[in-house]
Amino acid sequence: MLKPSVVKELKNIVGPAYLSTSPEDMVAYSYDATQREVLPWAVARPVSAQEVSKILRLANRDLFPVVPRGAGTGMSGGSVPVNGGLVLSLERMNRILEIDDENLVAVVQPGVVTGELQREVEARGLFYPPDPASNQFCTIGGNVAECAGGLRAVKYGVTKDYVLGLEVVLPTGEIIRTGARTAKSVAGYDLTKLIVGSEGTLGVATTIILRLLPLPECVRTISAFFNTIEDASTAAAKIIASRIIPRALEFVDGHALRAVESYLKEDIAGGATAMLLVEVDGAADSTTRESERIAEIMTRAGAPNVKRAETDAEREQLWKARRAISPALYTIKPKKVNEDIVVPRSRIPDILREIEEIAKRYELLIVNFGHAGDGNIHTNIMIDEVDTPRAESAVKEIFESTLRMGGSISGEHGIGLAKAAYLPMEVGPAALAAMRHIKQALDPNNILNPGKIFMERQDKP
Ligand code: 2HG
Ligand code: ZN
Repeated sequence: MLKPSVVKELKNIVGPAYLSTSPEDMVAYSYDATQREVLPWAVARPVSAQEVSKILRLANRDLFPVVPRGAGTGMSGGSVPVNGGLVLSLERMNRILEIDDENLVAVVQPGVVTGELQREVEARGLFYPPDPASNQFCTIGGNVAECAGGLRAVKYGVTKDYVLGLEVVLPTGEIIRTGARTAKSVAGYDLTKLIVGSEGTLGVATTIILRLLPLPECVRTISAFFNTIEDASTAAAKIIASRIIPRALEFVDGHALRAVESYLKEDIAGGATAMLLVEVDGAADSTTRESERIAEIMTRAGAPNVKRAETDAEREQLWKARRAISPALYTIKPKKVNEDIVVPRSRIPDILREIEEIAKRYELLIVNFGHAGDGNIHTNIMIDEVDTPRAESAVKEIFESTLRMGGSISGEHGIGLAKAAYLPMEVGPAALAAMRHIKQALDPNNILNPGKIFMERQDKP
């Protein structure tokens, strides 16, 4: 618990209205999308880098954990206050500070909802490509912390590819600026890239400078339904091998299709076993050519039903269904263990075969969907209760297969709490030690988001 004198100091920093210890608030800030839940001791909602800095200095003096939080949509437990302490919610720092049309740059605060930024820049003919499925709720600050990917990474990359620079409050309270608002900069170590994806363990981003692109002239969306997973996954691999880079190439298996149909109460797939959802963008003539070629590849790969979305409404309908998969899976079982393995794209058919074999052996229902264009598959093990030993063994085997194929255990959700036990499998002892040294150098008292990424808990303040 926080000492009453510390609570008083925190109230002085953020204002009494923005420091809460009420039981309702402790519940509201206790969890993220993993459904893990640990109550914090207090919640602070600062409004400036200076306030964040003062809070972190206090945390170092009094040695309590500080857990930064965006909108709590994370999928690896990054914002769960696993050791209690103070939740630092960035929700009030939610302003778009600037959209610089001349230099194609936006400057935002961390609490801006990603979908809002997308809409604002699109209204000016500009484009912010990173597009997590939760774009209507998640915030840019959370996206930066986790280096979020999403639906358009196959062509446009992930959050780190758009962050030019940051204002960051370091764990010890110093406010630094990283990067620049120029198209390039190689002045010193790339601290921007170090912070992006550091899961709120190395600093709190309080201002974010983002690169924008011109809004593509034309977008075409194609959906194809398949009778077998094999046909769909082979078609996905063939699209990439055909030298076309669509802006989205999503795979959805039959379980996920049925779940989203019952969640949205719509017939989407007409009983199909798998779906590919593909989108191309660019100049009108090239998108026509590419979408025709993609439709042809999918038909040849065995899709009896390939459809092109003719109107914006049809397009939005398809994306609404895709974005709804994650919550829709709870119509199947009350709990899910959701992983986000990534393999070289040509290995998608192989990994899906191995996952199916693992699911059979452990008698588990495993749902697969996700960003096939990136080789990033969301494997969701559907269970009745958490800590099912069968599910844990299955996860380990799925990770072993993934690594054997040259993949990674997390494409976009991060390590957080959920995968901390498995990180050593991928990076090995020397790289893990290097990561720990970085953490130790920047956060000597281990006050910022302790218990994440690395396994041990004994080093909590
Ligand atoms: C998505 O792509 C999200 O929809 C969520 O990354 C994935 O729930 C999941 O497994
Ligand atoms: Zn995803």
